[in-house]
Amino acid sequence: MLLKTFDPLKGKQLRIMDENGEIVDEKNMPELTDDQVVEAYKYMLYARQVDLKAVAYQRMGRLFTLPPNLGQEAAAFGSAYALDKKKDWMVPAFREMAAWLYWGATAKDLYLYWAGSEDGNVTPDDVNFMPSAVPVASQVPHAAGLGYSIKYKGTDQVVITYFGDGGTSEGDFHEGMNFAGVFKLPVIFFCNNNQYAISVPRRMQSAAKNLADKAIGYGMPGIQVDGNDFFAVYAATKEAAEYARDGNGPVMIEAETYRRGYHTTSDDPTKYRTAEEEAEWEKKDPLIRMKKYLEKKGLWDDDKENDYVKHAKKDISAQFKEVEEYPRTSLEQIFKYMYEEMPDILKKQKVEMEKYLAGKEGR
Ligand SMILES: Cc1ncc(C[n+]2csc(CCOP(=O)(O)OP(=O)(O)O)c2C)c(N)n1
Repeated sequence: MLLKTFDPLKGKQLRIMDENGEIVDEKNMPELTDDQVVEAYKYMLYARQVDLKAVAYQRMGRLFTLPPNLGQEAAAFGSAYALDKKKDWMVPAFREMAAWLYWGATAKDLYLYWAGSEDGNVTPDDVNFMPSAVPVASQVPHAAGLGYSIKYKGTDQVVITYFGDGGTSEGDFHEGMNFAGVFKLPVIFFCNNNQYAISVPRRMQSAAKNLADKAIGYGMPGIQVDGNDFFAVYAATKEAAEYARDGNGPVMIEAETYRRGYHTTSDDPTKYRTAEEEAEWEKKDPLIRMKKYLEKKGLWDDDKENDYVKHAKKDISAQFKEVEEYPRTSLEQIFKYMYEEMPDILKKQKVEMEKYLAGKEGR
């Protein structure tokens, strides 16, 4: 039982694979076939290419502001891969690209959204996930609400919701965690502790020794994992899902990781952290260690990597082309999604905006 053994209050963190791709905790290694592990690596590698391209397109002025995911692929993908994507619910924040892609969103969807089109938020029919939530931690009570409905209906599902270290300081976090704890709801609260909330470092965010400690106050188990270790993330989430599905209530997972890139493309991390720190975390990168692991097992090599990346880039470029050819977002779309019937106040704002735009064009 990982949830019992890895007590965050005792300073324990689950780590199965180290930075050199060595398995350091054989006992807790999840049961995955070689094919599954290669598949996992490919998903993470693909997500990284989508992310790198997104930043490049944004820098060319072809996408709007976006939050890069570099370095956080194992936390996002490892957790999503441990759930049943045809059955469970995902309630994301805005930095879990690898989870989105695994769950059924396409690179095109993600790019469309960052190109300003709500159409990028349309979920495939056969999966359950919510749109990106930019108001920090607002998704946490949404997940608790979904958990409540699952418990009420008695369906055999669990919910996973993601938030950052900064998210744990919000009132919404408290309310969602508290509600789920009281009603023993099947929710996994997954904290991507990437060490920063924009420029606020983890040590300034909370006096709690570990963020996973916060779970205890809400009467649920908490576990801290090495968030750059795919195996640790997968194993902890798998167990959390079983625990929640069996009716035991929620679990909080803290994945210790690092945002290697910008907070968003509008940010300059050199203003608040050192190059030395970034270099230290680069060594702990989730893909580097996974590649080393696979190479040692003879399952992957540079040729396979180059070939895969070449194909991924081609596929991603084709999807981006579709985004650039997509009809421009209309004014109507900007106003129409919040309510089924547009209220008067929004109708008024829309008319004002139309007048403003007409005036601008007339000039
Ligand atoms: C309620 C709210 N307050 C402030 C912001 C501005 N904001 C956007 S992201 C962010 C920091 C979030 O940090 P964290 O929760 O650690 O997630 P990360 O961005 O590191 O993934 C802030 C303050 C916001 N979007 N919503």
